Amino acid sequence: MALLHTRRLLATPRLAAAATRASSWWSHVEMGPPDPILGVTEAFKRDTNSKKMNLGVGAYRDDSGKPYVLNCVRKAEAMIASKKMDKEYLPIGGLADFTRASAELALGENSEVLKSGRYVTVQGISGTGSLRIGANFLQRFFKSSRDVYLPKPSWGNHTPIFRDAGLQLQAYRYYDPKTCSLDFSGAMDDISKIPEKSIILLHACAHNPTGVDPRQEQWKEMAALVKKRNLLVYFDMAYQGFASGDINRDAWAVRHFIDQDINVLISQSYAKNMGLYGERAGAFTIICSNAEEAKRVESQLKILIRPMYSNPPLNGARIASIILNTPDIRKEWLVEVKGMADRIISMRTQLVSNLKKEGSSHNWQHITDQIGMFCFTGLKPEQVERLIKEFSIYMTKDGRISVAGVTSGNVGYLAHAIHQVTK
Ligand code: CBA
Repeated sequence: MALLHTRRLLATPRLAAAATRASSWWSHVEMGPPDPILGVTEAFKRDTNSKKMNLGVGAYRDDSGKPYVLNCVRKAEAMIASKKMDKEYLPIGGLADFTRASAELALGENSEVLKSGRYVTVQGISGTGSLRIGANFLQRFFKSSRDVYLPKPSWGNHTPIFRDAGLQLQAYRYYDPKTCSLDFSGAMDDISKIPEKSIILLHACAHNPTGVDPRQEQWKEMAALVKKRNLLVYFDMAYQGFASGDINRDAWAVRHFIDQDINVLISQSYAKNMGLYGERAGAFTIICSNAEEAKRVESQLKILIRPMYSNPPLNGARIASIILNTPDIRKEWLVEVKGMADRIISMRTQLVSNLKKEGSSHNWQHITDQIGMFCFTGLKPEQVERLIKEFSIYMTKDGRISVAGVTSGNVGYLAHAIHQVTK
């Protein structure tokens, strides 16, 4: 009977084809691990506990835990809709009003670089895509070294971005787990030993994952050392405005390096500071020695981009461009960025005071000392495991929490859970 049934099934053409299929092209492809950051969201979504918290990915939530679309973004969208704008391809390098305004946002409106035109900015696919354009450009044109020095630790995706572009990863000390703060002397010591004309990556502000940034005097010393070692500096600026709430303050390090005559590379993202996560709006800039060099560099960036994705997406760049270039909407944006940064700062304070209320005797000062979207709690992997299993509080294995996912409604539960696993 069973045989008869199988025969009948095989009689249908699709199943018969499957049964006779000789071999697969992809039998050697192994199952890969989930992404260390975005995989956390997948696990969170599967959890049915009503108290569950997703502190994995860095995505801002309002105080009721909901994704937040900025008012200035809604206004820009309404303008786009009312003008019934077309959907034509953008140029390879992106929307000109957007790239110019992005350069100005990073460099400051009175920047000598902007005036002299010795820079090129192209639109990128948010921060990640912009970093990748830079990585590919370095692979093709930076002849003196293949080595990119990352802070230890760094954002997990930096390694594959540069490695997949054909570069080699090295590290310099950055964070001291004993003090939960910057290992400045370790960093300076390691940087002083980096071979000349190598590439060094710096987080412009709100270092991910540690939330630890150098102070301005420390940045000054670092800039002097980097210049002495003749290193090529690549700034990842994914959080401008998100650290302090002030876009100019958060760009201080980038501008200081440029003032010291260091011709840096910069990648920017509007995912966080405009909440344009899924719109994928970002920019990549190279500061050059003069305007003529910038033109040559621009021509090669276009040659690099064209076979990758031809030209960048339109909508997010339009939204960001309207916000940056319309004075009253820009003003509203600056208030909203500060609002987001301030809410995160207040959650840090509330978390520490709730931990005290729970009776925790640990020193949690680093939670309020650190800055930006993330807090590097110092929780051990087994404590993280317990938070996930026993409390449905999701975070990356390294103990990083996205403070942007904490609200006045769940901060008490979080503090209680952390106390339970650390007491
Ligand atoms: N650089 C750094 C330092 C980042 O933290 C992130 C985002 C990006 C890229 C670049 P995007 O491509 O979306 O503009 O951001 N990092 C995360 O917030 C998350 O978005 C994070 O949780 O670490 C990610 O993609 O991992």
